Amino acid sequence: TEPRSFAAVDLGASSGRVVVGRVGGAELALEQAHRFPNEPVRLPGGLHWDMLGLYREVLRGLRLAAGHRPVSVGVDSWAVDYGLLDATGALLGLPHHYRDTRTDGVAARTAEELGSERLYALTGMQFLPFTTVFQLAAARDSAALDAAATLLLVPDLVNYWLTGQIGAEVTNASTTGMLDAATRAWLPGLAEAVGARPALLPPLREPGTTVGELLADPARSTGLTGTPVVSVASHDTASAVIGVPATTPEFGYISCGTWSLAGLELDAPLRTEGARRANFTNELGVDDTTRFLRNVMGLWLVSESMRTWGLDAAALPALVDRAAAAPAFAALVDPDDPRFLAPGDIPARIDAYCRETGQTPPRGRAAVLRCILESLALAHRRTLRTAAVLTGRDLRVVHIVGGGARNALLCQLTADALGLPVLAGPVEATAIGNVMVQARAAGLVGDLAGMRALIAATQEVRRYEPRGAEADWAAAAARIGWE
Ligand code: ADP
Ligand code: LRH
Repeated sequence: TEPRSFAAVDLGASSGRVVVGRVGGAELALEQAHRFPNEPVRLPGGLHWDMLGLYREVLRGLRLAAGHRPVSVGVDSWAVDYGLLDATGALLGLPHHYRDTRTDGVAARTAEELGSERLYALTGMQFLPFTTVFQLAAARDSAALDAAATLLLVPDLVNYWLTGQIGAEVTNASTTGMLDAATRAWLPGLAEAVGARPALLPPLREPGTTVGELLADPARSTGLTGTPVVSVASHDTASAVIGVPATTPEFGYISCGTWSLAGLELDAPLRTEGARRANFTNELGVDDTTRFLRNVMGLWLVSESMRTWGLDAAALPALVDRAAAAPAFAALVDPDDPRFLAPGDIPARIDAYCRETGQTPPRGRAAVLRCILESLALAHRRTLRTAAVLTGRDLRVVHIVGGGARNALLCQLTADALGLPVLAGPVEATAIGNVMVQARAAGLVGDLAGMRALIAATQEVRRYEPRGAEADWAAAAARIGWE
């Protein structure tokens, strides 16, 4: 088949990009049309996303992609955050950032009121304080929520601005805490339970369906008149999991960017008491798959430390090299400690954590980075080993996709900690997953296994063999009380 192009808009928590994917026959080639930073803005009312700035960059990226004459456009982004529209379709205020403190205390209280066990039985969601349903609880009785007619998650909001069509894509909807993991349908009673009108939740759509055509204005300004927008797996992590170049069913994955989303792909949700206690989520994937995973704090710890140090992202590779030469297992933290969630001075919080736990705090940037990366590797080990036990699966290989695949030290430490080979890449797995679902809607690729075989055959993947002693990692895990 003659290769054709597709435009993927992928908004990550740290940067956004518009990527053009050429797909056809044995070919899958990616080209970045545009990349832009995603910098939140603090207002008196809290921490917000610069939604209009992001949309402007999306349009700029689509204009840059237009020369490739894409067959369609697809949009994915980070999960849980939303904009509210009034009955005329006007946006009611800027979307809050999930790291805003407005859910502090509210989330735990709401989960307790609704019953954690009951919630898990219904939604299969891990407890995260910023899950949409808890954000709604925090916004209860606000003017915006009172005036709102529709709630749109970020990719659905971008799709609405592009096409005028309203809907909720199901993989991302599964992160709201208001979706039934088994039936893939809304649980309207949960919106109601936190004081939000169930009518706020738009009709659901599955990946692969058409959202609509570009409205006159975005069509003119981008040069994409007549191009349809296709519903992709709009949760970035769902697209990233499609983009895992697995060639065996016995794989674990880590979608490693701002967060490390570590887990397995299942045929159906697993909502056992053990899964709930270990705080595993059952987010939805394409083709009726379940993403059984857990959020690990991820490279946020690195990027926020870099920000604290006043270092540019370009300084990271050299710092990683220095961290690789720093002493091993000098200091360890639980990356998921809630103190690390909000923006701020992460190195100072690591210092405090180490003092509280009787460890000598790391001194110097390379030592801090070593501490973060070893702690993340340890969290990857704990999460994937727990997932294997909970599901009765055997893991033979772990895929790392996303920006973290560029961090050779983290990939090696993760292989060492798990005692399994790590296959790193593609870095742009999310954009690839986005492109794949569009290509399938155009009839160019087959099922999930076929997509992954194409990715494995065409994209660069680096292999890391496990090294070192299991006993060292077991001792490290014991030191932070994990084994
Ligand atoms: P998100 O989609 O959440 O915005 P990405 O998948 O783009 O995140 O990953 C961004 C992260 O990737 C950065 O915070 C950084 O830690 C890591 N990264 C990117 N490039 C490199 C590099 N050259 N060396 C090491 N790490 C890198
Ligand atoms: C990763 C991600 C993750 C969510 C978080 C809010 O970008 O979508 O899957 O838990 O952002």
